[in-house]
Amino acid sequence: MATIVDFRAEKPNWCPGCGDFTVLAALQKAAVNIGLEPEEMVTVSGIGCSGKLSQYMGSFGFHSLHGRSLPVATAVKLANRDLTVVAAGGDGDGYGIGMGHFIHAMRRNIDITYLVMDNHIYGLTTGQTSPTSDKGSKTKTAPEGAVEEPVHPLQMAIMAGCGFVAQGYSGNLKQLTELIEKGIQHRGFSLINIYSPCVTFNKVNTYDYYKANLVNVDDDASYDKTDRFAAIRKIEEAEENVTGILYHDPSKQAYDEVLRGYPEQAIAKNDLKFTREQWEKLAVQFK
Ligand SMILES: Cc1ncc(C[n+]2csc(CCOP(=O)(O)OP(=O)(O)O)c2C)c(N)n1
Ligand code: SF4
Repeated sequence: MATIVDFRAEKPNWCPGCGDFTVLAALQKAAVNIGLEPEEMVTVSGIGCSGKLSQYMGSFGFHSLHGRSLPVATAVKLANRDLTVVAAGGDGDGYGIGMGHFIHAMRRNIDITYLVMDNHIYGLTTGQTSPTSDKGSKTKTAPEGAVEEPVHPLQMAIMAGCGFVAQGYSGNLKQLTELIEKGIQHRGFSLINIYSPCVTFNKVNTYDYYKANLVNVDDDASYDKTDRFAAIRKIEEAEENVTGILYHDPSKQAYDEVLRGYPEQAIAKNDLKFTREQWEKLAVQFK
């Protein structure tokens, strides 16, 4: 049985204190707790500081293009349904350039767990405004303060029909590990948005800020996570400063379960060897 050490690859070179360290640790712990072996799992990432996760996680990995982790993860899942597929990236990666893929992956209900390390800034490119930057926040590209409304990923996911919508925080490894475990166990698309502070370029959305403002729905026994409208109300009332499983509907079938003709055996395991006879029949068509 695999241990944490088996899920360690390269030593991370994030800035000391970066929230992404906790996300990596939580993913490694979740994989061990579920009983996965490294070869049963693929971590696909986009580009950004957060995008380095696929390099540091000791599963199979694919470091894709900026905003393109979800189409690549979709292909991986459809080629081999037996794999546990985790996609990861930043708020710029997922909710900016990757926004179209985000909506369609949820609509299709591909069985992927999507971890978005949301630091409200572009980290790798040194501190520009991102789609989740707070209105009015001052960044390199908005020295007078951002004028646009931020996107609302949790509300968007619920309205797009995503069956598992959760939010975690890098200051709470235990809760984040549990959220990732439950996200992986959910059959279908799971979004886990993670407040993961960028200690170098974001001096507003800091650990202290989250410590003072976050509420945890897991502490509220009366919270009904099967009620999507109540979930939206809760998220809006808390101004998105909320952690835990916000919405869960396990009843929807995943894409690979409903796709007509989708083979029971992983396509990746098909025997691709041609017999001489098959080869000659095929070759005739190209003469
Ligand atoms: C097509 C394309 N456009 C732009 C870039 C430049 N770029 C690299 S990472 C990045 C944004 C990173 O921000 P985010 O996704 O929030 O991740 P973080 O670094 O904060 O984890 C950008 C704009 C790129 N690599 N490719
Ligand atoms: S720049 Fe920000 S997001 Fe990137 S490694 Fe440093 S602290 Fe983390």
